[in-house]
Amino acid sequence: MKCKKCGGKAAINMRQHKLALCKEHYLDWIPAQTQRFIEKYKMFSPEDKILVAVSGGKDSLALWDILIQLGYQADGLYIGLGIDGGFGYSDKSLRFCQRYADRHGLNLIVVDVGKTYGSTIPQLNDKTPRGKEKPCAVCGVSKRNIMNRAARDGNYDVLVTGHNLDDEAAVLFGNTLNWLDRYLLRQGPVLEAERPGLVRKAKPLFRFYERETAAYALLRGIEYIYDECPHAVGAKSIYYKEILNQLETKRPGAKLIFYLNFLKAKDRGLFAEPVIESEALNTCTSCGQPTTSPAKCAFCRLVELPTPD
Ligand code: Q46
Ligand code: ZN
Ligand code: ZN
Repeated sequence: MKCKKCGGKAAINMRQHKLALCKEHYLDWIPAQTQRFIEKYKMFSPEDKILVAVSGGKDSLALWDILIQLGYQADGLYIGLGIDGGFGYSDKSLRFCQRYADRHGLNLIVVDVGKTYGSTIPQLNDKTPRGKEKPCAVCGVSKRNIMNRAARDGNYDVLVTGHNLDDEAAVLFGNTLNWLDRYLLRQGPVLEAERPGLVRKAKPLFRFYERETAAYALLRGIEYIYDECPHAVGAKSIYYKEILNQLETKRPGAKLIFYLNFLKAKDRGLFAEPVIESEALNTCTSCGQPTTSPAKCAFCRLVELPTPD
């Protein structure tokens, strides 16, 4: 296979785009495409202060790398979840983020959940009635709160995450299978700050396949954690990704079409806004962040639950 631009040896073939590129041209193509998507979906501008949520994985570190190459002012945010999994998952992932930041002279903000809030994510989960189950629900609520707070306190204009097309198509698949209209309405490459105190969110890599972000990280020599969070095993999203991969094998481009046509349908007004409009808008009496709860937000209530004996 030859590079479409220079005829040299191709490093990657993207069947859905009918495009094969060599290492050099691929490493130019990804940032150029990202810039195109940032503009097309009005994600942010060069004047904006950006906070990149980094997990130590390939997607978020690749995103940070691309934004810096494109000349954006982007700091990193790492949230230490306190997950061990027998191999020190959280500590290890922090090391990859810190190493990347140090090598490139970048600023990494670290919020250690255990040290800051008195309990790690697994410990917070143990306090809930569903303590025997996976901590993903607690983890999601906590990360959203902490990310928004860090972005707000640091006066960032936008919080960006490294979700790729495979992630987004899997979420869309789950939301569609269950017709979760409320989630469908909110899913997209940009989530506006709908309420005062909420920070705008964007996903600049949402049109790249996972293998494309992985190839970018590899060809750029970015060191990242290969291990997944131990709690990701058996997650529904992984099952959905497998199903979508089967589809993609038979029909290259199926995932991209599924997702982009969803965005078009949304633009045409297929999903109305009844629920969100009617939700009361309150401010958490503890952390001051927007919440639909009448007093304290879900995260603050979690943190304040008594520790089990
Ligand atoms: S980090 Fe947290 Fe994920 Fe681990 S505990 Fe579950 S939600 S799987 S993105
Ligand atoms: Zn080339
Ligand atoms: Zn709160």
